[in-house]
Amino acid sequence: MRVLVTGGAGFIGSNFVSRSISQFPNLSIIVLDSLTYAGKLANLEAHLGEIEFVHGDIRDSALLDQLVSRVDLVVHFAAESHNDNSLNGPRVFYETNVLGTLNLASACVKYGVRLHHVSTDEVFGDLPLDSELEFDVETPYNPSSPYSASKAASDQLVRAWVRSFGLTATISNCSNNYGKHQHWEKLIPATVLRIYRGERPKVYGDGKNVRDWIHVDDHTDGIWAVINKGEVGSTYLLGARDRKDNLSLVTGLLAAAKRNPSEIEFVEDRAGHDKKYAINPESAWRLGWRPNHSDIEVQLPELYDFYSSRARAEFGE
Ligand code: NAD
Ligand code: TDX
Repeated sequence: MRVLVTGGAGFIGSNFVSRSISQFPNLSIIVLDSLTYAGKLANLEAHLGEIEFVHGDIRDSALLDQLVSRVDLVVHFAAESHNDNSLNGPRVFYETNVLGTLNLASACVKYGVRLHHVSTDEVFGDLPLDSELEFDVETPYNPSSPYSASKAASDQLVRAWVRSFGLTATISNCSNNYGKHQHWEKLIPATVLRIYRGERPKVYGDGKNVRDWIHVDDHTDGIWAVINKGEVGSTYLLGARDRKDNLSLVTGLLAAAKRNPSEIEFVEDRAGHDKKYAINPESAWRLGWRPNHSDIEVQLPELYDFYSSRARAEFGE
């Protein structure tokens, strides 16, 4: 099978490529990535001999036309992905996340190619901290940030292309991922980098906001379950029911560094900061998928070691 992976030099895309190569040696993979500040060819270093890497942009419809015509499947990760950036400069989030998805969906229709669209639980907005509710496939969209609104728009666009133009597509909405190769801007790498530099880790607001964590390899397995067994036109929610508040997570990383929670600096809250995410993953369970990891707490020492080593390699002692 020939697969086009957009955004394959980013965090989740590069982990998806590595795991897919190890599990399905007969895949022929083209990675399309514009290498924004978030994309790094080094994330794919081990696989550059096994894949075709195309340095290009999903906003370039002529390029997409050419690439999509050569594959059987597109797995679409490329996006502007950071909420804080979307508050400071939202326009590019709509150019890439919405118009880029439009280009891709249209090329897939033209060539009859299957699209899997990778999305986020943030499209549902947030849940109250004191509730036991979960997001499920029936939950209405209610995005809070310019980033999550752009992802919500891209999901709805894919659905409209399925209905109006016969696009063969599936969508997965996943919770917060952890693992290797995440950009320094995100909570876990940012915290380790601050610890490494002898700075105080920053927690937004009171740190009680809850995120539902999933290992990036479980996300890859979930995506393949949806591609192989999901119903065209349907959406599946991927999560590991591993919910932690930010304060506990940062405290756990400090503990891995043998440092004290009193080092945390509470800083101004993120505007519109979502309180809590919680995924009901049963739609994906019905496809036979189950996450292999469900306790980020036990992974924190390994994550701390990985990002400290990367900080040493990138920024020196
Ligand atoms: P990331 O920012 O690490 O990677 C995004 C990649 O897309 C980068 O390599 C970047 O260079 C590339 N890219 C950006 N704009 C592009 C463009 N116009 N053309 C081509 N390439 C472009 O993001 P990530 O965390 O790996 O997220 C990947 C996808 O998964 C996104 O669609 C995101 O919404 C979704 N998602 C992320 C999470 C999470 O926890 N990180 C959770 C659920 C869903
Ligand atoms: O230094 C920090 N301190 C802090 O308290 C940073 C960087 C973040 N935070 C908080 C904000 C969030 O409540 O930690 C939580 C996680 O923040 P991010 O790592 O920025 O992730 P989040 O905003 O939850 O979004 C992530 O998960 C869903 C990804 O960035 C999205 O792309 C994905 O869709």
